[in-house]
Amino acid sequence: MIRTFETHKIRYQKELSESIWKFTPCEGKYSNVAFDAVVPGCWENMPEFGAYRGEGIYSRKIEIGGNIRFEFKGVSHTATVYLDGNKIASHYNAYTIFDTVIPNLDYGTHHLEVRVDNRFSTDSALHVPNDYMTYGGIIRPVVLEVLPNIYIESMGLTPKKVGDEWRLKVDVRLKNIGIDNVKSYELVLQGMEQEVKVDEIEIEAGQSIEVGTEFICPKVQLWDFNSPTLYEITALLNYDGGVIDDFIDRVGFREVKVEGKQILLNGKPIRIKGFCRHEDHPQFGCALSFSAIQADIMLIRDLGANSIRTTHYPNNEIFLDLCDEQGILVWEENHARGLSLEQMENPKFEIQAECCIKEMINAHYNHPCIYIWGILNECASDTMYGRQCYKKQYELIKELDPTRLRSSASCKFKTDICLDIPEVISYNIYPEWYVDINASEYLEDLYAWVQEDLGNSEKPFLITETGAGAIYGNRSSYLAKWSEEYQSKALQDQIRAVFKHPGCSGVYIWQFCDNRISSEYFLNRPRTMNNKGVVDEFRRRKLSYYIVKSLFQACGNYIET
Ligand code: ADA
Repeated sequence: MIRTFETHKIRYQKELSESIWKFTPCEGKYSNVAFDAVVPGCWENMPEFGAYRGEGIYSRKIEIGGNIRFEFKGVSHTATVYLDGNKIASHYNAYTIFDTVIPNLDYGTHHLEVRVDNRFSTDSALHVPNDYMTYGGIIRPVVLEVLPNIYIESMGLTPKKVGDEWRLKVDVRLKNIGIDNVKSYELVLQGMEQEVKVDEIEIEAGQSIEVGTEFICPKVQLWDFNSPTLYEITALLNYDGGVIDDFIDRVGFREVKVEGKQILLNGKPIRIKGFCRHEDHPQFGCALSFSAIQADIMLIRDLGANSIRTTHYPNNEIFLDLCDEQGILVWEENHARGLSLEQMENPKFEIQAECCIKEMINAHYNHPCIYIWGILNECASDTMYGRQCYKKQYELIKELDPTRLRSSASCKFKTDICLDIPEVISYNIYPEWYVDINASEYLEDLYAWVQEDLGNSEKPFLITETGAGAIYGNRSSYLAKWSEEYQSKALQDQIRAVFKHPGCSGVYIWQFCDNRISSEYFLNRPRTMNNKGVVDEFRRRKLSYYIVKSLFQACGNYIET
């Protein structure tokens, strides 16, 4: 499944998941033996490759011809793509989209091969042994499209409020992949009971152009937690009286801004009742199916939550589509977790992190559910070099998307030197778990330091992680650590502390479900899992599920003023 709605009704588009691919590992006992594999999928879910870290080749035949576009929604973590033996693309980072266009391919049977590598090395600055698993495989859909010579490359939708009136800025990018300069093309933009035409479009061979327009939208229904209204916008490219290409996306009208210490959604101060969530499941690895994603969202909604933090990487578009539809605010995070100064000094770090930011924002810009871009979870924000990197990345985000908020989840207790840069201050705290201090005291102490550090400026303050570990089924009459009882008690204290603190805009619980970690990363993790979920990896509810649910349900989405 590509998305939850059709993005093309004219352009030929097909997901390459309808038949079995071949997977051939490059090393180990099965090297050069071909196995049947499903795409999308992780090789760890195949019986022979539960712990395989290495390179492998996915291959299949396709019958096609013309101008072909392949879109890879996620390959973990490094991909090199070949068509009939010729290299056509390469990409680093599991969690962002890349594409490649092959003009004028002969009609017939072609051989598609994707070499996938999930090894850790100095070439990989973001995928390092970590408290989550770097799986191997083609983990998100592969899409095949046939394009006309002139096609619609992208469509950016920016809702903006001018006084009391909503407008929608539409920016379409057209590309000519043919060998002739062309003219007399017409772009038609439809949506919200309106139609705007731009005619006499000319594009030189091999060039792209931007065509922009603005809709005035007098009767807009806002996108909100309880009524997440979405509008479909269609771009049609016409030539000589016929439609030759289309592009469809959705937009939601909502305003996100900060005012003093509050985060406002459509003018009202929100209270975040959130979960951090890894894309992880024992049956699917990180390649969760549509139904598994929606099943998670249903549990998260049942828990009374109104927001999800995509720890620690950009998520599947299907997840974002579902959050758009169900009124769930998303903190979408660029890929990076817990990188030390030394890891940030890897010469590949800046370029890889910046590419990931660009790819994330370009691909997910139109999703109304995203209210904040997060970067560099728990990295070296207490060092001068770290600060330079944070600053550069924050600036890049602002350039690409000035409409959303920016933040970083910090663990630098009283030593962070980057708090002046983003709009929102965020901290991960584990009182009553890693530190044996009462949750309210710990929070107050940190909050007071942050205010001192900020001097005269005011900013919203979020707790982006808090929690405790519990092994499902481990019960204790004396609140032993790792028991469901202990986790429930710690979470209760932590959530209450945040909700009663007048300076906090809310909390993200660490975490929704237990997740597998990379075996190279140990850090006292029983079962080679991070066990702080309120459900375990099979989504079985721990005692804490019910505690969190009652605390979340007891307070609203907005803070009363
Ligand atoms: C962090 C980190 C998470 C996870 C958590 C924990 O602060 O951001 O990825 O590792 O701690 O469980 O300790």
